Amino acid sequence: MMTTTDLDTLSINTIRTLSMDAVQKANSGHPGTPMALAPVAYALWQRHLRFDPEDPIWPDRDRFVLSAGHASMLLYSLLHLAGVKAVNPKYETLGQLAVSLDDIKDFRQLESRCPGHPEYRWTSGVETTTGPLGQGVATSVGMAIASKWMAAHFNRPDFPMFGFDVYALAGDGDMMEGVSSEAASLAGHLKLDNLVWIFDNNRITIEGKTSLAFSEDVATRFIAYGWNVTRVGDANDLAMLDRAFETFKKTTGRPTLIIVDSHIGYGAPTKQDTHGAHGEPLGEEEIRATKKFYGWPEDATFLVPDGVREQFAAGIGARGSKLRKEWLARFEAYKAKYPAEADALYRMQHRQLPEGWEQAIPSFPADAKGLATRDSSAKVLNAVAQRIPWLIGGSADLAPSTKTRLTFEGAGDFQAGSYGGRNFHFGVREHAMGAVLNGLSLSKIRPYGSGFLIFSDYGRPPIRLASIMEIPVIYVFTHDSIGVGEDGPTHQPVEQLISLRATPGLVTIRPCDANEVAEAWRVTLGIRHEPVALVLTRQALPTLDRTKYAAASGLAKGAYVLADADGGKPEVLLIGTGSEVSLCVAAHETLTQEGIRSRVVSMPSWELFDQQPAEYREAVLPQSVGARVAVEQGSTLGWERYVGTGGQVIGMKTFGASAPLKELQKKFGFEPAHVVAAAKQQLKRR
Ligand SMILES: Cc1ncc(C[n+]2csc(CCOP(=O)(O)OP(=O)(O)O)c2C)c(N)n1
Ligand SMILES: [Mg+2]
Repeated sequence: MMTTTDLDTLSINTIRTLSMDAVQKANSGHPGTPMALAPVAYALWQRHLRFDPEDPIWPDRDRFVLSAGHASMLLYSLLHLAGVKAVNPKYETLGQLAVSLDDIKDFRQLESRCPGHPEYRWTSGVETTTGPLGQGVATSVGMAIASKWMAAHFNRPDFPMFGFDVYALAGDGDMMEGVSSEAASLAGHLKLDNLVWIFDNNRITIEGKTSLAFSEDVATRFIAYGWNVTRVGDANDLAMLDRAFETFKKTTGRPTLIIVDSHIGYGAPTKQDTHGAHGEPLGEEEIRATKKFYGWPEDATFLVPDGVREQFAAGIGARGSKLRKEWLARFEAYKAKYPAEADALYRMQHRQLPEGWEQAIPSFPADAKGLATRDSSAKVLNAVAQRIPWLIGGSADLAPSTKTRLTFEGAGDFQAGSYGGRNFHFGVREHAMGAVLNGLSLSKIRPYGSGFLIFSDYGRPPIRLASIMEIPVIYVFTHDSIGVGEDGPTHQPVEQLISLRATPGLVTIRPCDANEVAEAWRVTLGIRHEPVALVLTRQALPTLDRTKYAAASGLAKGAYVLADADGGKPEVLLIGTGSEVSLCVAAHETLTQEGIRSRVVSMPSWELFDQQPAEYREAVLPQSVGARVAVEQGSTLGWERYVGTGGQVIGMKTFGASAPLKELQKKFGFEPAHVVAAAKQQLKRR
């Protein structure tokens, strides 16, 4: 058993005092938990984590997730002291530190690598953005799944290319949030024995003692989920912590929960064990007294004593370097023996796709009856997935409806015992699904998850995080409007589309027919740094005759002229998305017969259109044409930006109703005659 040396204690107290000093200088932040958990994080990083500070994106490294994101100074101190190197957007390490001492001194200031909460992509070594409680632990389940899947997919006899472990540090808040329950239930079901959550059982949250609101037996709960549960009675006991980590590594067939009893604000004479240590600076006087308790020079700030950096270099540094070099040597041999697999591994790690994957994208013949966009999506997804082995995903129990199942030979199901399967069953757990997708994407798998558009609300927090992190998660949201009919207002999305569009960085695409669906998948898979929401119908839509109307490839520009007045020069613009585009086309045909010059603009994606140069946008929606009608079976909010304040929006101003689709279309005005009337009214106004 390892013992505690003076250098161990010195290193731990360095983490503590850096955290206290940074929060004090910033005059905001959370000192108490870094102070309490410094020994836990130190024991893990220094003695167990398979992580090389020289290359924080080495593919088979163990992952450390700080789910208690408010305790960010704990992570920044570790990154600094371990000497973790910065990685640039081209996945290169250039030698400078991910977190400098100056960054720590600038904690929470603009441009510092130490923002209030850990941010993936901004600070190298941060494995995922955390802060919204519960997200980190739930995301860690996705990472553990990724490790299992990549092991099943890439490992060969004598070539263990993957098998990393995932450690997540969680607080009371993480345990209270519903998403951690969903995720823990799934992790237990999947028997993810490469996953460990370390629960900081300090019994304190913001309002005070957890007894105000939280009295369940967490250990029993996790045992019921099928986890192995172990305890460390004192967060300062490195030997007990070692034993717990060893127990985790020896445990097979189930994830591990380590419950650690700790004292928030450890060592602070008046604030230890109080919520006063949670989220505000300790104050100069309290800091001096605490430093005295640690045997630290009371006046020194941001002190890193001699020997501390060397201590980390000799521990995590030396171990990580050796492990990574062994892995790299193994990869070279793997490349020689399994060139195709090695090529796939490399591409995947760089968010590239296999050569020629687009050739698999089908096209669809014109068909008045057509098919639902969920069905055309199923065809496209199944075609391209055969070319992209790491395109994997599933549904929150709705695959028979969302049609996202991979049905080709060998696709298989991801379950304990078949970790190479490509079809995931997230269960009825949209929130955990979203977080797991983030964990998969952070591990460089290309994941998709599906459900009804209405239930995107149940998974919004991880969608938002995917957007902040700029990771290419794909959401397939079907049953996208009142078009769902009889299920009624609870199942009919109204405000979901506009709320997805309001999320910065998220690309939302609502294709109008099978060929736009094909183009939507082409665009989506080509995007490397943004999440995409594909919004699809339950009901059949005509497949437009593309010899008569413009090519569906216009989708890539977000909006395009689908049908135009003879010789261009329209008097009125009809703008539609998804199922409403064919409605606009029908209105256009009527208007044309009546001698009114109209243009139909198919506008599957606001975000893609807004990225186009001004000339293109002007060519599609000319300023000179003020008469405009937008048609979409969603909230009318926001359409003014494309139709102007004088334009008309045919959309939803109320919730829907339970009735057959035809009756709903009539009640809410989604009929050609209504669009024609709106167009005429627009022309009269001018
Ligand atoms: C989803 C979510 N809700 C609320 C908050 C605000 N918040 C930040 S920390 C915290 C209390 C956390 O308590 P605990 O997890 O026990 O952390 P400790 O204070 O013990 O470090 C809360 C409510 C948050 N970050 N995320
Ligand atoms: Mg707590």
